[in-house]
Amino acid sequence: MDLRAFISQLEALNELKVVEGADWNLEIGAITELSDERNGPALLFDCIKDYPPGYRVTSNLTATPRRLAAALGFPPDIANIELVRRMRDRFKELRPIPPTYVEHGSILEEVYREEEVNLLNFPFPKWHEYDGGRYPGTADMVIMRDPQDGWVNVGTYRVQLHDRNTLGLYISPGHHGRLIRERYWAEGKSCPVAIVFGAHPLVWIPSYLGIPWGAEEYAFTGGLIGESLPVIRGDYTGLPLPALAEIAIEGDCPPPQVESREEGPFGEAPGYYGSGERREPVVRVKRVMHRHDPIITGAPPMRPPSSGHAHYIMRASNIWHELEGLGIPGIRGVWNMRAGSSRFISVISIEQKYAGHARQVAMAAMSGADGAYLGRFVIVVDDDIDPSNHEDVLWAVATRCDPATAMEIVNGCWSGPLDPTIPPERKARGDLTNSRAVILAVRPYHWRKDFPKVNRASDALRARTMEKWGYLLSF
Ligand SMILES: Cc1cc2nc3c(=O)[nH]c(=O)nc-3n(C[C@H](O)[C@H](O)[C@H](O)COP(=O)(O)O)c2cc1C
Ligand SMILES: [Mn+2]
Repeated sequence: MDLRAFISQLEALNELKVVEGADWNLEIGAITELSDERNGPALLFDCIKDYPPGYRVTSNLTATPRRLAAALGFPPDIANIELVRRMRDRFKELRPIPPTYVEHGSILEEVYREEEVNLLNFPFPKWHEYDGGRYPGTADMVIMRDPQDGWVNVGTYRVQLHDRNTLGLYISPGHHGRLIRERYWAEGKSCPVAIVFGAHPLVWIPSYLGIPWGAEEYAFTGGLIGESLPVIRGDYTGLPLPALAEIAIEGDCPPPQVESREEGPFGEAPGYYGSGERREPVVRVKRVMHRHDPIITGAPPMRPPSSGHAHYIMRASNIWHELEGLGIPGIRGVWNMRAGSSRFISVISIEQKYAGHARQVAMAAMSGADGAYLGRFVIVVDDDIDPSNHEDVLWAVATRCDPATAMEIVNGCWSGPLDPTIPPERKARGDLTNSRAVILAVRPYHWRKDFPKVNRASDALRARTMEKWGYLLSF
């Protein structure tokens, strides 16, 4: 579970490009974006302007299904929907394995305490032109312990660089790290926090997946990799840090009335600067530790369909797993459209088993730990539709959904400041809800047998035709 081993694996697959001499100020971000738009390789930036060689940044590491499959140990050319299905199988079989505390780890190769801390020593990028600053934390892991029940949460929340020992930490309402830090603040205490800025993708991924409140992402990682993750106990917070991580900090997040600073704007995953600039809590950094020549992992949000990481695959697998966990039968496939920022448009294909089944699936998909936050459209299709094939999905919407009877609007759902459709005055009031549209693009259950037949040659006719005429149809 060493990031460097994964980088070597990508090199062997010819899936990595080293870029030397780029500027941390906008160039790394723009190269990342241009390359992702062209389905380019993973990027490793070295000899970054103003910084010593060896202090590196990576991006687009698991941007494509091919590289995600490599990280997960699946064949690289596996079809998208098959990758989702196999990942769903793995989630289903996954048994959490708690991390193991060890004394030593490469994360401790260099340790800086209190006054020695200087975050300006690292080539943290300013990713997008209108960003309010540099963002060390994009593909990060923010680690906190729940003060009431003692479990450890790990979430991916963006982190801005304010100065040599101060960071901004933006967590959307409802996310676990936010609920946990509020528990410390309610007692007038600061929340101890550790943040990792470089880790192997499989160590990172559980921190962005919707995993239920109270369940530990680290144990999920253990289940995913099939062995206990080695962690060291941070000497300032006592929080567990992956022993092989590249770079991490420890510090405190004081109550916002004690200290908060302007955070953002930041180019966000829906494709906008949606949350603007607001006062947000800070982290006062007391420890920095890193490997020699550390590698910072970046996953800057980009305007969809770009995203820099194949979030849509992992989330689709997790939502499929959640639906089955509720005991709902007949789920045949799940997909999240990249154009919807992997969240705003989910598609579920089902083999309809009873009246009301499609509607049940839609309501469940928008309510689970991974399905609930920041959604907008849930489309249910029959099992003759591949949910990852957008043209087929739109054909089903166009021809099987009667808007007056097969669409439903649900109001007051969990959204957040990133949502570009919530007007400024509602955001200011803290009304961060949006609505969801359920689109049932299925043959209505009670007369599905009488629904017109599909105008398409049968498999048998196709096979006969190809045999006889295929030589003409070499395309
Ligand atoms: C690259 C990336 C960046 C993210 N940035 C943020 C963020 O800045 N703030 C936030 O609240 N959620 C962010 N998220 C979403 C959360 O990581 C995700 O909802 C996760 O499930 C939260 O963990 P939790 O359920 O333990 O709170 C991001 C996700 C990804 C993949
Ligand atoms: Mn969590």
